[in-house]
Amino acid sequence: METFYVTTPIYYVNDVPHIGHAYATVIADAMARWNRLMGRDTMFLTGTDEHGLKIQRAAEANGLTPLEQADVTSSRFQEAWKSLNISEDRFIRTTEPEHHKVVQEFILRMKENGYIEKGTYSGHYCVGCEAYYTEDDLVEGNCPTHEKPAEWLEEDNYFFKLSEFEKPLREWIESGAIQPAGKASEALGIVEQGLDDVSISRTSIDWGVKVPWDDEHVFYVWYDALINYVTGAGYASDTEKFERLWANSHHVIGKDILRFHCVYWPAMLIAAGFEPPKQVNVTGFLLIGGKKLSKTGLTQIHPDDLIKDFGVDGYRYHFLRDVSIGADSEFSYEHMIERYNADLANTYGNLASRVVTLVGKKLGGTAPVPDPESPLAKLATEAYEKASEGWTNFTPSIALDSVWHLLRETNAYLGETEPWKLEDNSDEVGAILGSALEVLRIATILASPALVESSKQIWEAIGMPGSPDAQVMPDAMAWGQYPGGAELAQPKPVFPRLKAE
Ligand code: ME8
Repeated sequence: METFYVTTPIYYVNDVPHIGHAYATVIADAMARWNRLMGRDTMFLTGTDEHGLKIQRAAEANGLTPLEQADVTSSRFQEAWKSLNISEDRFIRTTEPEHHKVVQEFILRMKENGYIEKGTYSGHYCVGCEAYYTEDDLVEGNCPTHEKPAEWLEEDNYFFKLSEFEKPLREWIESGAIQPAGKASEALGIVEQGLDDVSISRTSIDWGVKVPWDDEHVFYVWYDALINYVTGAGYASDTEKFERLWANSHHVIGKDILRFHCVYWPAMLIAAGFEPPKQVNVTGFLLIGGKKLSKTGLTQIHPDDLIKDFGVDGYRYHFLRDVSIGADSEFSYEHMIERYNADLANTYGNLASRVVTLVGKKLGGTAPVPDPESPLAKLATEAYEKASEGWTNFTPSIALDSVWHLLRETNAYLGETEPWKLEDNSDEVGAILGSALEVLRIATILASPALVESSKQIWEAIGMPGSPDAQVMPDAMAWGQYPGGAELAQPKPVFPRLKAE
């Protein structure tokens, strides 16, 4: 069976979850759900990044031990993902003993292959990024991301010989592994500027994974963090499963961590004797007032604050449909309302309730079967093909738009054929409404990676047995499978219209 392995970044536990973190998580979740529908053996990993100076300092500030800090915040991420219907197969925490073991084995393999050596390191360090910067990277002495002064650090380190990987990295990037293309160019630019060896261990802190051959050192948090993707795929517990999943690994990341995922990580994998990731999908930032969400700007909206107004599916749909992956996008509450009303209330919800009402009025409530020759059949096939292409290309907005195109066309088809004017219980009315129900069956399956709950409600409202997310593709897409015969009752509106206040 084909596999699909998808991961989110693992989130630092110094910060509480906000809609910026949820952004990549919802995208990865929808990709996992789509691939499960496609019958692939799918594994979806998310989790929390719990080591490093940033966490140690946050714990100190809160009067907690680092592990207490991690326990509290990690569970907040787990709760947030539950309220967003995130369907991870595993939630990894980098403080797990299994992960420590995998990190040690992984880096030992890099060392045995001759890619780790000892040296001294000094540089400008930003605790916010947990990263060293060169003089040129800094903006008036400040970290370019956090706009705060970087600290001067000097220490004995183990180094990873990244400089030896320019050629394989270039080949990997040129093979199309990074989406979208603009981000691949950015990664290629970094490699072409020339790569220095990088420091991978620290002696100045002890909150981390110990270097197995020298316990004065812990691994620098980023190297331990990246290896979570290997731990999460079952490297330590099930080699055969790990190999199957790793051959089809897909990371979803934000653009700020491109260097780590598109340069350091593939090189580390090659150094340890593994394949680099199959695909890295890079998102832009979600902005408020032109800036990344920030604690100081009071713009760190928690997903629950929006779920209470839009419902979980209104939330998920907006972020999947309105985001152009790779580019930054400005968050707008007003736009979120417009999108909800236009697509969910007025298009999808309206079509479902309109068709069910007409079945009641014109056919005594008994669902008809679709017309094998319906003009909607071709549109449904096209919608499936475009949706499939959209998910494969990591463009959820295109995937969903193709489904909404089908729904809009079906609403228009009802306007043109005017079944309400035709004779009650006639074959003609049956053919039109049966075909509209068949569109609803198909569109509901296609929408289910985004609309987890409401797709089930609409599925039930059109009298379908089982659940849309349990259907098997592509078989479920063949026109004409809506069975008819069910007694349909007018459902409560699934997407009540929202007002702007
Ligand atoms: O970087 N818009 O963790 P993190 C879009 N632990 N994405 C955003 C965002 C926003 N406003 N704010 C945050 C780390 N993110 C590391 C990752 S992976 C092995 C280790 C995204 O909690 C950000 O771009 O600081 C990043 O991809 C992710 O949240 C994690 O951020």
